[in-house]
Amino acid sequence: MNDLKLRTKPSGSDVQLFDAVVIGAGFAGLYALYRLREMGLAVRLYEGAGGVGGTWWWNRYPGARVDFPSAPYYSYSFSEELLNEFEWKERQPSQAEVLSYLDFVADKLKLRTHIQLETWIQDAVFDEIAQRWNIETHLGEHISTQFLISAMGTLSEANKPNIPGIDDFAGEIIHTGRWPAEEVKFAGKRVGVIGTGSSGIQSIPMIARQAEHLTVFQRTPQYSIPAGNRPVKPEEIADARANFDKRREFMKVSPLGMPYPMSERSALDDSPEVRNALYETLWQDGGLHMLFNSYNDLLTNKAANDTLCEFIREKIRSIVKDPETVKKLLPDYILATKRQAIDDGYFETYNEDHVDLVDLRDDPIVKITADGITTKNGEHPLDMLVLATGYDAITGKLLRLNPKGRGGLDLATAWDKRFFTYLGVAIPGFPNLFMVHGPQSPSVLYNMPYGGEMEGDWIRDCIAYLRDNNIATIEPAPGVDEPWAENVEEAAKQTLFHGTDSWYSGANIEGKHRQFIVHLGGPEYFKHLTDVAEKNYEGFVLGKESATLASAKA
Ligand code: N01
Repeated sequence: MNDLKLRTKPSGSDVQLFDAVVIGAGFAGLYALYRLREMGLAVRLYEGAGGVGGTWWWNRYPGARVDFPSAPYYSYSFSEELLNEFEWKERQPSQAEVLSYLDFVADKLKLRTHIQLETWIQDAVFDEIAQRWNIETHLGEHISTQFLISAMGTLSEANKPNIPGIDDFAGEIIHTGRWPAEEVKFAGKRVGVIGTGSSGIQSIPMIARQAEHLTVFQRTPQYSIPAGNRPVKPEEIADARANFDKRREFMKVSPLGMPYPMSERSALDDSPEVRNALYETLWQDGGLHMLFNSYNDLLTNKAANDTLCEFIREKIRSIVKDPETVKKLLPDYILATKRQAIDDGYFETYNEDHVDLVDLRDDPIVKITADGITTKNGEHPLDMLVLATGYDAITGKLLRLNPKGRGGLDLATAWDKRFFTYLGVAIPGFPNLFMVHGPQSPSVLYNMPYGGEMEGDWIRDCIAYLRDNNIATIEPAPGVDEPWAENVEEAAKQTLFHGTDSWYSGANIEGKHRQFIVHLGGPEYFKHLTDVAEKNYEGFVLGKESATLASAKA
């Protein structure tokens, strides 16, 4: 134990003391910072990027935008002032617009004095004697904090594919999730894109507009839906502002935390003619409404799901002219069990003469060389390579930090066999560590800004309870993770998600546990969080001795 204290220099004049440290300046981290500061804690937020924004800071790739018809709803819901003062421009705001919103929020809520940018937390060790986290930044700073809040993002640990020779490529390689702030020029270049998930599908049409030649390397064809983006109408904003409270009430009971009514009909209740007419209307309107405003059983009934799969396959056949390319583009998995993509002219791009599609299922990559990509059937000379290859989702970033909890046990060892948490917010053996959008919480299958607010509120209330009751530590009781994992698995089994290899279940990362780690309960999940709090944090062990709060000392 003393070793642990020595390793992170827990005492001495150069140690900065906080009540709470938040890691990550995305939607969730900024909100947690705001709430904890409001309750009077000494709190600091650390962020590795050069600005606030989280995923919206890093994902500057061409075409990046919110994939829900969301303005003004992809935003904080708690403040009428924020809603009234920010003017959203597009129905599906671009990366730049969301980033400018988060900059506006950071200024408006006066958060910046509590944020340290360009600082990576590289070590976090729980000191069992002091009952505090000892943290070290990459700059060699030492911090001691009672509470550590991870808001590091669910899609933030970029997946660099393990392709032979990838480091030999002589041209520029860019991952979509680590896109440079300065303009990337494609003109006159032969560009290759590996990956056709949401990021690939959004960026491919934009890259094709500039590049001399574009080769897309596709492993799994996707069902993409037109985005249908357009300027947001003044009456839509006026309506959102006039119905601020009503909207929050609606979101609270909505399965996905969205302010939209969901369909209550089965896809099998309608005749093919009626069903296809509805799909056509929603296709023309664009966006993910197609999934939620059409029928209620697309994710639970394979026969229902098949109807939309076939509708979209028929669209692909009608848009793409070359029959060989059509064959490569026709998806065959269960729709929406991989994250549903939306696009702006994606399938049309394959009608361009300077765009080629390589189907890696028939023609796999053998290696990357200095000059391009070698597949089984040929050479693809390239000047630039875009990796749209996704993320070690949900657990990747926290595992990279690899915090050490009780007895010096590190997280990678604790999660060696499977991921386990309690409520998706805490991990047995890691006292006073809270996660926002952690594994086994609704995270990516829920309205993330809104879910982050509710989890942030829960963490704030929990810390207030501990303070009021002179309690130093909180951590899950032994064994509570088992029923929680069963609860998460059980919810997933009621759906079609189990039928597909996806990043929701770790299938995209070699060696990662194959475990579905998203809680699909929506409002039930948040009710459960509230119930636990109301029962004085049932399922948690509360440590009796109080650590001195930095704010109380100051
Ligand atoms: O990543 P992905 P993404 N060789 O994992 C392929 C959110 N998001 O960055 O499907 C060849 O979905 C991989 O193939 P396969 C959204 O939640 C939101 O696109 O595994 N190919 C797949 O095609 C999204 O789901 C927005 O067979 C390889 C692609 O790379 C999440 O972020 C926009 C490969 C990865 O797709 C991640 O999306 C963008 C290899 N070795 C993203 N490894 C919004 O609009 C991987 N692939 C809000």
